[in-house]
This record gives sequence, structure tokens and C-alpha cells, in this order.
Amino acid sequence: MSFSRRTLLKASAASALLGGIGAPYVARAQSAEFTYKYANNLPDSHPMNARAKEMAAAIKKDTNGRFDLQIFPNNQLGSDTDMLSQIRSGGVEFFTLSGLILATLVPAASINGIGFAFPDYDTVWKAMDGELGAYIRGEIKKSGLEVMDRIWDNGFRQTTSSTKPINGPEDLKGFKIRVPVSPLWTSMFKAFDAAPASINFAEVYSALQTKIVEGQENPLAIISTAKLYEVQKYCSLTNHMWDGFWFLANRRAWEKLPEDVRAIVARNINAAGVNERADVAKLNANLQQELAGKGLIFNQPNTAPFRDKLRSAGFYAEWKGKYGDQAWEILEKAVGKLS
Ligand code: X2X
Repeated sequence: MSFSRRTLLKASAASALLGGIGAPYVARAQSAEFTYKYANNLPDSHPMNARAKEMAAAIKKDTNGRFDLQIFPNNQLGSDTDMLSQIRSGGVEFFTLSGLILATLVPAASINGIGFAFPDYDTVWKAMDGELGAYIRGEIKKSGLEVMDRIWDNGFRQTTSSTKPINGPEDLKGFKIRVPVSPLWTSMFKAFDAAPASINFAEVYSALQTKIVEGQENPLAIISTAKLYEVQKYCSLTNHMWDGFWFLANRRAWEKLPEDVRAIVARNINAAGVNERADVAKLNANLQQELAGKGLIFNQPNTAPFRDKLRSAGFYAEWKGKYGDQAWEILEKAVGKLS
């Protein structure tokens, strides 16, 4: 009884004090000490954004409101190319980007996208949470950006088309395919004698709709959440590469955070990434039926002829030369001999 009375008295004294100082003080006291922007290129309905929202709420709670993370999904703040320059200048504080696109700044960051390197998710996470991921993060940090420890999943990529199914490498000959803005992607589809066009994800739906390109390639979770099935007819399960999103931070913004806040933010981002991996893997495994119901026609080509074509075109040898022996050795330690 007396305890709650005392609490009540204290509370009313505090509100009298705040009231006396004035409303602007109250507003400031309630706003966060750090308000940081996180931009990404995926639809709001993708697990990346569901987990990001959950993570932002957890960070706010764990920092007692000191840190407010504002999420800007769906290229709201610009394309990947725009955001890569924004994260470097500090226009945004956080950004998730495919390592293959980041490679325009950090060449080593595309190495996990080498065609047909990864057979399955177990091999992916062992490598990306192990030596290969550590090597790539080291290279990213050398470039002046910060990066969280856990890479988020994009997934194994499949090939869609409005004109024909892809049954073997010969079907890619002359195929007008959108690829992200990234030297590795262009190089790989050129090795298949396709006609790749570099287009940011922000423009992919309309590029397919207006038939600037015939096809594109992305994991099923994106084909579904970005509704690419509305403008594509075939989906060939080529599984030609695994792609993930590095959670990047602007270094100045990151170092400005007190150590305790930084630890809370990093812990929550990494935990959310691990949860997002499980969501995406589940979606990628279960979406085929749902997308078939929406009219996509699926086929599952044998991947061996695709690999043979890359090998005979000199693709593996060329990229081994570009990454260097040390990086290639780390990759092959994780996935087996490639070249
Ligand atoms: O641009 C793409 O295709 C996407 C969404 O998969 C990436 O961010 C690499």
C-alpha cells in the first residue's frame, strides 16, 4: 500500500517537473539518441523485411529506446547502385547488398557466386560462417565499410523466361536475360553465349513486362514476393549459384555508437539474419507448387552440361586468376575442386 503510494507521488512529482520545463523537453526525451536508416531492395513481404522489423523492435527495447532503426524496403531510397554509394558516403547507415554486386567495390565479394560452386545449404553456411565468409568480410572491411558477421540468405537462383524453358546450356544461346549489375553475372552468362543486360532489381519487373529482356534469374522467394510470375511463363530450376546479402554499415556511423549500443545492434542483426535464413530456405523449398498454381511452368534440367559449358568456356580458370590462388583455395576447400 505505502509502496504504491510512494511510487504514485514520485510519478506525479516527475510529471510536474517535466510539465514545468515544457513540452519540447518531453518530446526530446522520448526520441532516440540514434536514428539510423536501413535500406534494402526487397519487397515488404520478403522474410528479410519481416525479420528486420522484428529486429528493429528488439533493438529499441534492448537499448531502452536509445537506438531507433528505420527500415526502407523495396528500393524506396534508390537502386542498389545508388545505395552502394549512399552507404559509403553515410547517406544511409545500413544496407543489405548481394556480395556479387558489392564486388563492383570489393572484387573478392562475388566469389560465393561462382557458377555451381555450392551443392546445398549445409555447404553454404559452413563456408560463409567459416573461412570463406571471414575472408570476404576482411576484404569488405579493407574497403572502408563495416559488415556484420552473419550473411543473410537470398538463395539458390533459378531461371525464368517469358519465351521458353531452359533445358540445357544451348537454350541460353542468345537468350536475353537480365542480370544484376555485377561483372561475375555478366561474365557467367556470356560464357553461356547468352545476351545478359545489367539492370538494377528496382527495374526488373517493368523490364520483363515490357519485354526489354526475355528472362531473369532469382530464388523462388523473390520470384514469389516480387510477383515476377505475373510477367514470366517458365521457371527452370537451374540452381546455378547461391547468393546472399551482406549486412553493411557505414563505418563513421558505426563507430559513433557507444560500445554497448553497438553490441546490442550487432547481436540483434546477426540473430535476425540466422532466422531469415531459415524462413527463406523453407520458402524456397515449398514455393514451387504455389507458383505452379499461379501459372508458372517448371522444369528441372540436369546441371552437369551447364558446368561442362562453363569449364570449356574457360570461366573457372578466368575467375580463379581474378580472385587469386589464396581465395580460390579457400573456396575449393569448402566446395571441392572446380577448375
Ligand atoms: O537483384 C537481384 O536479382 C536480387 C534481388 O536477387 C539481388 O539483390 C541480387
